[in-house]
Amino acid sequence: MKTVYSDDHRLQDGKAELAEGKLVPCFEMPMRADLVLARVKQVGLGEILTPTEFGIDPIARVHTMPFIEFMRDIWGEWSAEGRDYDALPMTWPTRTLRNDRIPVALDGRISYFSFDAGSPITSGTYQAIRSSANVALTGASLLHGGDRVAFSLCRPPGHHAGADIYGGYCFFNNAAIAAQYLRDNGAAKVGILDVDYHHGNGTQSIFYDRADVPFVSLHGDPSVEYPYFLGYDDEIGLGAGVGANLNFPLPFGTKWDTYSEALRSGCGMLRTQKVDALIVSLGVDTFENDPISQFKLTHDDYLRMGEIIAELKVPTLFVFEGGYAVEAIGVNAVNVLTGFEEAPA
Ligand code: Q9C
Ligand code: ZN
Repeated sequence: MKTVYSDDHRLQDGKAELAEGKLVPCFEMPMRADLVLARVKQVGLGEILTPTEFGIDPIARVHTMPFIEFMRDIWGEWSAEGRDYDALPMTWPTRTLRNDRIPVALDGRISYFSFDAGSPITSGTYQAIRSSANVALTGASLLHGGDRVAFSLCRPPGHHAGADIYGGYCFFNNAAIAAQYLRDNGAAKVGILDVDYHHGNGTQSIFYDRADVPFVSLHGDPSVEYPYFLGYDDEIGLGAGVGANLNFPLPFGTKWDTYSEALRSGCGMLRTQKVDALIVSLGVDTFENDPISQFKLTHDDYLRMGEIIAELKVPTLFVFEGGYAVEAIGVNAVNVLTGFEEAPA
């Protein structure tokens, strides 16, 4: 299978995120994508392509223009204030406060458009997220051109980002942008399967009232895990989207037996929905040694994961998301891809 990759991801290189009351070095670092690329080359997965520039239009099919313009302009405004540290928000429009006014001031606007303090914006963020979206779109265009599978090695990740909100190391929602692109280019129904350890709150929120992009997510139970405020099993979709959203919140310590049962059942929903194409939000932070996560999947489990996904027998785009055990990130991510490729066609 082809991999789409750009060195531009390195332009996102935050100094620190707020965690446990401290500013700590970012878990979401450039080395992550570099190591996945190295593994792709090592196993000879296939050709490595540079992304095409798709412009703003396919991004604006998912994100609002005020949000896109905010992402474009924020670093310039932040640095014009003489601030030379990463941009982080800290005052959110939550209960008892209004959320119908977009503040003028920089610190007000950065909070309006975000939901956590773990996602630093830097001088290179906008170029990196534009490139990451192009990596996803180029992968989607490979599917549109007839490839049965492709790997978009996106970084920064995307699944926590909503139409007008960023967080969880995510700014533009690469998987959602790819899914919408396939919808706009002839696919009637595009499924999204999110296997990142964290709930894909952004993706869910974007497609929640739609029947044409069914969403399935397996993740750490949000009552005890980030992002805490979405990802419960009673979130079944809204309006036309009722029945097209399915969450599997799973307990800390989840191993392959429990995980694979949920995965098969999630794939069952996508099969029932008769999706024409599939986007997999591929996070490997479900790994047993991930530094910020609590599942217990092993290297080999990722091969099985790829095989199970292949059983859906629909054109599939893997979009890279999380995974923070850098020493294992290449093996785990590429195991899913080789498991998929080596499954009976
Ligand atoms: N000390 C993705 O995997 N912070 N995002 C958790 C860390 C947020 C993860 C606390 C985790 C976001 C794409
Ligand atoms: Zn994650």
